[in-house]
Amino acid sequence: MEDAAKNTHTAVSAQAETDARDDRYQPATIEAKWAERWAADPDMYAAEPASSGKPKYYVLEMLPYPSGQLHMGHVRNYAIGDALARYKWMQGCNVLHPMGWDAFGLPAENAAIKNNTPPREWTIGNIASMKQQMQRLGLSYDWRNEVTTCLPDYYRWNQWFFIRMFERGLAYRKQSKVNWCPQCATVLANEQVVNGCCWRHDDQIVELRNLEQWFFRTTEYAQELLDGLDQLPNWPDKVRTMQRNWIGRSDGAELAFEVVAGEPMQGDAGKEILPASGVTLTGDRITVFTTRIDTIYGATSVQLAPEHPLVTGWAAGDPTLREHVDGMLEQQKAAREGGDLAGLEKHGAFTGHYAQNPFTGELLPVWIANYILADYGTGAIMSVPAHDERDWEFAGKYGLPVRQVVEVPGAENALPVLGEEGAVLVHSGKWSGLACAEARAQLSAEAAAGGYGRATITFRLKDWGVSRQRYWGTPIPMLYCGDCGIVPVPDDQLPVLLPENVAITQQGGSPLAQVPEFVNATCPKCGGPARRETDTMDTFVDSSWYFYRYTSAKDSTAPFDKEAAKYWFPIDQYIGGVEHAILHLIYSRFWTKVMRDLGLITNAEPAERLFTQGMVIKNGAKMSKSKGNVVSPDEMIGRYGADATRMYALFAAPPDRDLEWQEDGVAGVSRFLAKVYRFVQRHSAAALEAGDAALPEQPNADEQVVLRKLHQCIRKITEDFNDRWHFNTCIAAIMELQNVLTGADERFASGAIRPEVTAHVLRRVVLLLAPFAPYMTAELWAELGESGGLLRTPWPAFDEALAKASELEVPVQINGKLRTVIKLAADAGEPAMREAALGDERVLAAIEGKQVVKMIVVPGKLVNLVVR
Ligand code: ANZ
Ligand code: ZN
Ligand code: ZN
Repeated sequence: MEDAAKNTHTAVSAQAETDARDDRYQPATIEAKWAERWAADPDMYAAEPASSGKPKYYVLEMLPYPSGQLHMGHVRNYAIGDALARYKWMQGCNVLHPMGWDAFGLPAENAAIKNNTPPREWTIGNIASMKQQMQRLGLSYDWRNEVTTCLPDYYRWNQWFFIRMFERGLAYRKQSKVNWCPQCATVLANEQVVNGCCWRHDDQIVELRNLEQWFFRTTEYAQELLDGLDQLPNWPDKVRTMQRNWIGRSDGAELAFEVVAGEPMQGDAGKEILPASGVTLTGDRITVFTTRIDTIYGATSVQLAPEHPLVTGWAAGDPTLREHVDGMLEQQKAAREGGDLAGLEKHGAFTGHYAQNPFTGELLPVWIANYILADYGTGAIMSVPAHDERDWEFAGKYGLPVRQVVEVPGAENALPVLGEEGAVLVHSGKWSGLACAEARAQLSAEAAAGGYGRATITFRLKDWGVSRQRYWGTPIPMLYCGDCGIVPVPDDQLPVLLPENVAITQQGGSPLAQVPEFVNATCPKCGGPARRETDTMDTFVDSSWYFYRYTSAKDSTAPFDKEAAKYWFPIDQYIGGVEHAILHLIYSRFWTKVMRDLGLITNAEPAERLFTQGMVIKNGAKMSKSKGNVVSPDEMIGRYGADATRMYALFAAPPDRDLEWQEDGVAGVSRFLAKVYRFVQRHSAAALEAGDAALPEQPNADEQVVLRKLHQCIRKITEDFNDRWHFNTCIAAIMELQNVLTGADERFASGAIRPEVTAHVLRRVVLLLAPFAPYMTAELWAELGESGGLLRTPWPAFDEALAKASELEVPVQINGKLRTVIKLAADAGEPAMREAALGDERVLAAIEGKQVVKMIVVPGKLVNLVVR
């Protein structure tokens, strides 16, 4: 397939010469010619050093996974970035516009299993063909700083960062629950679990397994990650909201309940509160997390997650409790897998134990409940049925007491009372009468003074589990020594190379564990035998900092050059899909903060502006292989050219909205380009004749019309690039402009529009189209006698005086009598004149109650209404 494409390419180039004077628009010919020239100049899109003195502009599109083929979503993403980069170059900026490959990951291993091709070979081959596609699209990337994450010159720095984090306690090992597919026989990332099933086996429910895993301590930066969102006004609100919810800060209090001694009560007990008389404490404490310490007098039970350590201890000597625990774990698991933990039907069981309310001294029954999560807060709560929906439901089901302790004076106060507006505490001892917020502050302070509680903040954000039992990823640079424990690989032994020729099977476990040469190592501390970590890193590690590497991708002494990063960062504009709003964009913000604390960078956030483009839809569904509705960019390019294909991706919808793909839309854009092409060709001789001559001082009426339209268009597009990015309306504006030009075609041909004006107009039409249609504009630019590239040609300046609508005064008659004079744009057509006349107040007053039987419009001269 590749070879066939190449052959057409050469054939087309040969034809280029013969077609050179043909004024029909032939994208294949034009694009082949320019692609060849551009390929011969690898520095075309090179970023300049800081010493250039120009304002820097770093524009970045998210790097793709090298699956083998670009899809239309990619084309759209890159067309947006490319238009912006070209515009910034024309604005005189020093632009960094790089590209790379997120090249580790599961599909390469799946392909290896399926086709018996080594993951590296498969990946590198895909990169080559996708790079070719990108070049064919005419994308302006600076390939000198290409980053390929699966190559050792990149991933060695993942390892280097891992060790820096380990030294700072930011990388650590712990037991945790992970998603496990029995058929794949390996761990899956959260994002590889779809509706509770394996993404490759959609009838296989994912299991939870307990495994020792490596984690990055993202929670260390939870508050900063949250606060930083306020410093990112140019990120979409929806992304910031999603991140805020994901981080999930909750302000509350921890409160310790002492477990009291005594024979555990059996049977139906546990439904009442016992008075505090003559109690002995066991020394065990249950610490609950609550956001409503103000409701402490309304607590009627304490509830623990089934996995709470106290429960595990109790259940060891209590088979009935053990059975309850197992049942609830099963229910939680099923609900997790079904993706509806919140809708879980509540079940609970009395543990037989009591704990003491630290404020009232009363003894509350301790229950276990399936809706208490072990990994949130402290895995234990105080249950307040009168003021919490879930507790209310639970108490109703099991007949637990309800005590109202908050009320809005004078209001109805139907239970449960959830709101706080105007509410005060009741039945709460000396705290009664206090407003809720004030009560929380006072009760927390009292608990802290008494040593049984304190105000705390809890985050929903979890530490990032980065171990993967996979082959095609960065080896984790850690060693296990029988004597020294966990020892990092010394820096001078990096990279830990990923061995080649590893058998990848579905038998499970880390494939690297089957490679003795890899596993068996020497402890750098004691020189004894050591075992190498055989898990690899999550591929989100790779994408967390790749954009720093772009500033100095060849550096073999550091992850990147500090000075270069200081110059280029933060990224001025990052562009990608909204599906990365949480994972990638939180991880990379975390990584930036870690790097700042390591002294590598000075910026606290990676990107100043973020833009998330909409999806590409076909026949109502997201374009994707599995839906079978994929339109191949190659096919579109083959039929209509790269310019029309990428321009359609910008024209069909505002970039932040979904785009419904329609092939006749591409054809339409192609026809428009042909129209521009023919027009410029037809009048280029006049433009050449005028050369650099200035515009005439007094443009005539014909000239005014086209100059006004042209400068209005320049104004609109300039404003859009700086602000709204409604490229669809920008392109529509150029289309309108072209219609006006085509309408004036005869006047251009006859010289009624003078050559100086023709030159002015044609040059600017080409410049305005340059960010969108690089091939055709390159061709036309040469046609206009220009030898320099468009990228370094200044963006056309907007001339206010020319853009101003020169107004015409048009008399309006009613039944032949002059009634008023209306003001109109000089080029207003018949419909605009009708509308203006019928919208004029004096005309409206004159025809009120009458019927307009006829309207005579003489364009630019007169309106006459016949009324009865
Ligand atoms: C008593 C109480 C009374 C509560 C009241 C709420 C209302 P957010 O805002 O999401 O942080 N909770 C705490 N840990 C839990 C866990 N591991 N599993 C399930 N629920 C848990 O919610 C905090 C509230 O959720 C806490 O405040 C606790 O219930 C419950 F009128 O404590 B509250
Ligand atoms: Zn599977
Ligand atoms: Zn050792």
